[in-house]
Amino acid sequence: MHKDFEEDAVDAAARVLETNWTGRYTVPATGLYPHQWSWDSAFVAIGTRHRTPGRARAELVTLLDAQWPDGRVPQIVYDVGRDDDYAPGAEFWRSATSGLVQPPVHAWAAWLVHCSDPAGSAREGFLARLYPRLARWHEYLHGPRAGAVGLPVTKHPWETGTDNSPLWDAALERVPPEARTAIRRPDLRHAGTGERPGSRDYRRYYRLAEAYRDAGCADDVPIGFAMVCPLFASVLAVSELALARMAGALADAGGGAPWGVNGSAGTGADAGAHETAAERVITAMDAHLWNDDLGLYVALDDTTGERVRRATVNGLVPLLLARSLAQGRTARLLATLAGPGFLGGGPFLPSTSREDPTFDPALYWRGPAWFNMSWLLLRAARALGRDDLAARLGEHFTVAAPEGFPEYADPDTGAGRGTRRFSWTAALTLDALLSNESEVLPVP
Ligand code: 2M8
Repeated sequence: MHKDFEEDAVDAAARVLETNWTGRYTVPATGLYPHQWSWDSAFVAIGTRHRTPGRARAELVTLLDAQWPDGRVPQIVYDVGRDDDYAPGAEFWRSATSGLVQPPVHAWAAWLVHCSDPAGSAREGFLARLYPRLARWHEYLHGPRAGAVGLPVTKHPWETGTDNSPLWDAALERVPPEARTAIRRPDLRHAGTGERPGSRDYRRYYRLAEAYRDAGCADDVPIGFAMVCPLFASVLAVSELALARMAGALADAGGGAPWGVNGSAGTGADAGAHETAAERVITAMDAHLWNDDLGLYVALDDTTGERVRRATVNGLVPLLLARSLAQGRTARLLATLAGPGFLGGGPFLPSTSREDPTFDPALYWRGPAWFNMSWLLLRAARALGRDDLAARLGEHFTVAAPEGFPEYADPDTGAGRGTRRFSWTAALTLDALLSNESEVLPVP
C-alpha cells in the first residue's frame, strides 16, 4: 500500500474514532447505534490501542463496569434517555443494559491492549482489574449458557453478532412473527430497507427478546432459540488463551492474586485452567460443528440437534485456532476460503458464501464483506505465515477510508453499504495498517 495513502487512512480512521468517543466509550456510529455495544467496544479497543492506549483501556473498563452479577457482559449499555434513537432500548429491557450478550472477543482485546502499552497497563492495574471480571464472563458462558454438546448457546440472533445470517433462518422460522411490543424502526432512518432485516424478522426478534426478558433473562427457561455458532465458540477459545496469558502475567508480576477460576488461587494454575477450557471448546467444535461437504464449520441447533448446512464466514473463523484443530481441517478451511464461495469468487470476503442460495451482496450479514471478518481472518493468515493470503485480506482495508469507513461493503465492488463512519471499521483499519504482530496472541 502506498505510504501517503496509509498515513491519510490512519489519520482519517483516528478522526472517526475521536468523533464517536463519548468520554467513556465509543459508539459504533453516532446515528444508527448511539449506545455502547459489547463486541464493537472490543474491536474499537484493538484499534485505539495504537494511538490512545489509555482510551482503549477505558473503553473495556466501562463495558466491564456494566457486567451483571451472574457474569454476563451485556450486548448494549444504554445511554439512557436516547430510547427514541434506537430500539429496543432501556425501557424495553427495564434496565440500563440489554439482557443479551455478544461474542466474547473481550479477553483477547484486553490482552492486545495490554501488549501495546505494558507500562501504562501496569500503572493502571489494568490486567488485575479486568482479569477476574473476564474470567467470570467466561464462567457464565461455560456454565448457564452451555448447551447439549458443552459449547455456549446464543439465545437470540442479536447475540451472534451476525444477526440475519442464514445460519439462523430455520430456527427463526419456528418463532411466531408476533410481538406484544409496538415495533419502532429508527434504524431505517440511517440505512436502506434493502440493507437491514425485514419487518417479519423484527417481529420474531422482539418476540424472542420479550420471552427472554419476561423469564428474567434466566437461561434454564427455553425460549425457542438456542444456537451454537462456530464464530462465537472460536473467539471464546482465543479469549480463554488470552486469559491464560493474563493469569501468567499477573502471577509473574505479583506472585499470585486472591482471585481465581472456580475459587483457585490466581497463580500459574489459572493459566492451565484457561488452556484446558480452550481445548475443551476446540475439541467440541471439531466433534460437533464440522461439515465435510462444505469444508467448514457450521452452526448447530441446540433444540433439534441438527447441524445447519450453510456456508458462512462464521465457519472459517476457527482458522484462528489452526494449530489446534483436528488433522486436515486447516488445509480444508484454507481451500474453502480460496474457493469460489469466498475469495476465489470475487475481490472481498463475503459474509455468506457466494455459492449459498441465500447469498445477497447488499443485505447486512447475508453477503456483504464485513471488516471485522476480514480482520479475524487476516490475523489467522498472519499467524499461519501466509503472507499472500494476509495481503489479499488486507486489500479490504484499502477501500475503508475512500468509502467513508462504511459498516460493510459490497463483496464484488467494495462500494460502502450500511452506515458510515462506523467505529470498528475505522479501528480495525488502524490495526491492519499499524500492527506488525504475527501471532494471534502476541507477547508484550
Ligand atoms: C448490528 O446489530 C444490532 C443489534 O445488536 C442491530 O442490527 O441493530 C450487528 O452488526 C452487530 O454485530 C453489531 O454489534 C451492532 C452494532 O454495530 O449492529
